[in-house]
Amino acid sequence: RKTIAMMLPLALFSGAVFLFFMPFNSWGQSSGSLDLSHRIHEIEVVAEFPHDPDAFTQGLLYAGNDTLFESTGLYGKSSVRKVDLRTGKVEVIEKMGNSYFGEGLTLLGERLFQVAWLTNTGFTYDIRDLSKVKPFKHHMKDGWGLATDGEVLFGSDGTSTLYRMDPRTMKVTNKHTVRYNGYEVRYLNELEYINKEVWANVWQSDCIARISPKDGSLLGWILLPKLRQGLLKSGHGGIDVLNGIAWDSDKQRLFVTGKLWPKLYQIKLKQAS
Ligand code: DDQ
Ligand code: CA
Repeated sequence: RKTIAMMLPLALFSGAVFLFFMPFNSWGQSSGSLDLSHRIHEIEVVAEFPHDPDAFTQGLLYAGNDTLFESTGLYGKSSVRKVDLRTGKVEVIEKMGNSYFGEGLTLLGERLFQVAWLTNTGFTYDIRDLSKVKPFKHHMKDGWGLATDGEVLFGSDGTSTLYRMDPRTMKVTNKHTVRYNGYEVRYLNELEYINKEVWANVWQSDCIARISPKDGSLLGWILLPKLRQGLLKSGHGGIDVLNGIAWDSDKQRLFVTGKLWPKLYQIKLKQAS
């Protein structure tokens, strides 16, 4: 009797989880080599690369030629860096002042745009040598994530709002509240623009949300708990959360990493089992 009493909540919970995910199995449409035909994805690791375990990753992007650009946080350790994908080696680094905590990063033309935590100040950098070009002010509640479609900037501030901004003036030209089944999806963090969607790491979760920049609607979820758990199991106890999505649109390669993770992963999506 005791066992049944103990198993009942588990059975109810599993049932609820099953019902929650079930309706999404056959929705959506596919796109390119990235199979987006399912609303809930798990992932498979295609390749692993070294990643600076001292990098508190806050922004990540792929710029061609096996080159990544990364923004890192923590006071006194914040930076923008150019990183070799294959070796993880930091090729160029520009440190931020000790009073700044690096956050989202995106590349528009020759300029990197970076925002900082707990301030409305951001910085632009020259892509060639990472020299600072100029600071700017933005109008989000805070600076968390940045991405671009090549024309406008998308931003997140840790709330459920996805912002669209004019990169010349940093004025907010549009914003949407991201909801899933009616609930606001808060803590939107690092962003990436992929196949006309904005993907967002949800802070403190092992999940990435696929968001429509048109209306903020939730297009799907990517579940990645195995990456962080795998690192913890292999003895990397000091790591923080999953954070950092980069997309190589030419070769359709998807990269993710996390704060203080010793590895960066190339992953592909698969249907949740
Ligand atoms: N954010 O990246 C989610 C926006 C902020 C993460 C802050 C993590 C706290 C680290 C310790 C702060 C020391 C002042
Ligand atoms: Ca990114």
